[in-house]
Amino acid sequence: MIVKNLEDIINTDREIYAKNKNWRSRRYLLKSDGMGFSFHETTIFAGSETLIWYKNHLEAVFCVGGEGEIELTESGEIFHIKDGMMYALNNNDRHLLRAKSDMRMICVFNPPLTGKEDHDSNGVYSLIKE
Ligand code: 9YT
Repeated sequence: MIVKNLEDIINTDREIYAKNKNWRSRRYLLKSDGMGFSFHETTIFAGSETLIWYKNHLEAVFCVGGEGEIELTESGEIFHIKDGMMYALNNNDRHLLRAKSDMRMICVFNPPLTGKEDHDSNGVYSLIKE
């Protein structure tokens, strides 16, 4: 069995900050853990707007705190994010994430992230924080 605590993640290479500081992600499970998916706790910081496009991964996200919204850039549809809301990007949907307050998100990726992805080549692009 794999057991991890927060102190096993913070200040290691499993704790990643976006270059523009829009988010922080703590990767509890990566490909090397052999589960077939990766499992992250990501905080999207208040006031940020981030354009994300995971072209090569399917991702499900469950909000456990904070508030904001997700906009699907193709259709313009906007969905409110709050504690208990889940979205699954089953079509590799390109999207904008806007955080009204710090949003705590539990994220699962299939295929699993290795932890070495370059966010740009992996389809994550950030907008300038206002
Ligand atoms: C909410 C969200 O899309 N999180 C993605 C995880 C994070 N960007 C990471 O671990 O790379």
